[in-house]
Amino acid sequence: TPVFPDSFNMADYFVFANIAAGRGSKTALLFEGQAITYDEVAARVTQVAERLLASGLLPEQRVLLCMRDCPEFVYAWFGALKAGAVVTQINPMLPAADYSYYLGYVKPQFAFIDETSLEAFQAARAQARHCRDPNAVILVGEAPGLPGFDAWIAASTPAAPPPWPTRKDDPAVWLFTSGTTGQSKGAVHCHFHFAYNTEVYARRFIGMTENDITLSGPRLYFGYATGTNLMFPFAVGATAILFREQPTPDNLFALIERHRPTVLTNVPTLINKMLEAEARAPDLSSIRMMWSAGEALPRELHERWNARFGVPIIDGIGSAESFHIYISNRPGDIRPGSLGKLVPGYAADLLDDAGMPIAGGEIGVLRIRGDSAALYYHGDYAKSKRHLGGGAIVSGDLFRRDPEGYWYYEGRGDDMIKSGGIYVSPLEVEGCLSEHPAVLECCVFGRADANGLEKPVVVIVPREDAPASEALQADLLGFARARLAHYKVPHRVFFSPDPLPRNDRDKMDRKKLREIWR
Ligand code: 3SK
Repeated sequence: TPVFPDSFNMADYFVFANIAAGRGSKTALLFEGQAITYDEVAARVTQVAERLLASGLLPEQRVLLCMRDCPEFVYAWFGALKAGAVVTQINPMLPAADYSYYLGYVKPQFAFIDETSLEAFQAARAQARHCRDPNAVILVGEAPGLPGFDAWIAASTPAAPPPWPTRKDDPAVWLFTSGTTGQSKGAVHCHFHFAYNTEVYARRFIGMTENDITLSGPRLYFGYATGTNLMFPFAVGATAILFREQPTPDNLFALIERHRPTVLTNVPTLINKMLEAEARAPDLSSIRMMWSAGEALPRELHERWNARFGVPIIDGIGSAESFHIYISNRPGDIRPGSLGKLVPGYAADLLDDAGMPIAGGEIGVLRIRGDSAALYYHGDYAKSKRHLGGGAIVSGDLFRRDPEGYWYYEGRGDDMIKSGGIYVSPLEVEGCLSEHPAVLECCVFGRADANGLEKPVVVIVPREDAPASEALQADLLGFARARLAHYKVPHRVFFSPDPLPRNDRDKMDRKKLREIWR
């Protein structure tokens, strides 16, 4: 396993090591027509660190980023780390109430925001105890009363106190959990965690190199993309493409044709949208692999993608707690429907309901161990005790492993349905129904029948050319009966004209769905 020196700062490992390796003039970022070199990134990162320190930042104080994807995100993120701060990033498109929560929870000393989050953030700040001083909020863009990023860093001075000499075990980043089961919590990581996963996963397992050019649909505030479209390319001296807008098939296709990325980061919802964009026959020939993570990738969707575009999909699973992916397919070893194999550098076992290890091909709760496991959730002792500790994570996700060592995701423990006393995995039933040609999207969950007994039911979003009808319902049930054990067949079919609800990381919001179709 990789070992890191006691004196260690993530910004040195991801940014400044490129200068030491002679890659200063190489393009680090491509953004809106600009090619920004590692030398330029390093200079901006240094300026941010100096400016924060000169403004009174102390070691381990928190810095909050609430920005769209742009070079300033990169400068602020690494600049805060270089200065010895703890950095955390959140979605820039949230309502004021959410920013009130984050300001109260994070208690940041400084915040970087942009024009998208400005109004809601300012409303939240007016009620908050932190970041009340206008000089504590740096804006990418322009608005009266707040320092603008460019002018703010231009005032940097090397006479500021020197950066705090961080140790590898010092806290560095909080990654927020998705918040589908309660309020989002910050999983606390130290400086070497990210380097650890980058070494064992991005470099050794996936084989990223300095020749790669990365592009991501998911935005940088989501830890999945912070890894694949910032830390991984920077660790190997590759180039990352950034864009500010929300991802759509059109803007992704245009960026791919313009910049010819080799690695694309994606999520199943967006993969589906790219396939639905019938009018376009984009040239994806530059892409050597496309990541899919964030939620389960149905085998049917994987096969449809293969048939249409043929770009290899690397499906894997990671989390804010594990930063980053720990079970994954890899180039040259892809098994559709499976998450692939355990990444060397991690250990995994499956536990039964009593927390005892199980053997064979049974479904169990995954316990994953590795040197990138979060230390704890900030401010939540009980949750930390349940899920984290001693380099292990027990997330509550259910998995199965086949004799060849391929892993299969079976859903979250609390999503499992007990029908007739037997557990049913919603993902298995969804996987089956997704193969029906009339199904655009579906979600299966447990719902009490007239006798109060839990049974699987399904919400279907039909394709445009297959409107909801009794005949379609009968056809779908017949389709399921022919392919599934009887206790897995949905007892009811609901049709939804609208897309299924998802959270801001494009993960299906099963809790909301259960509430709607109660
Ligand atoms: O899927 C996720 O939630 C995730 C979070 C952080 C890093 C990687 C992944 C896949």
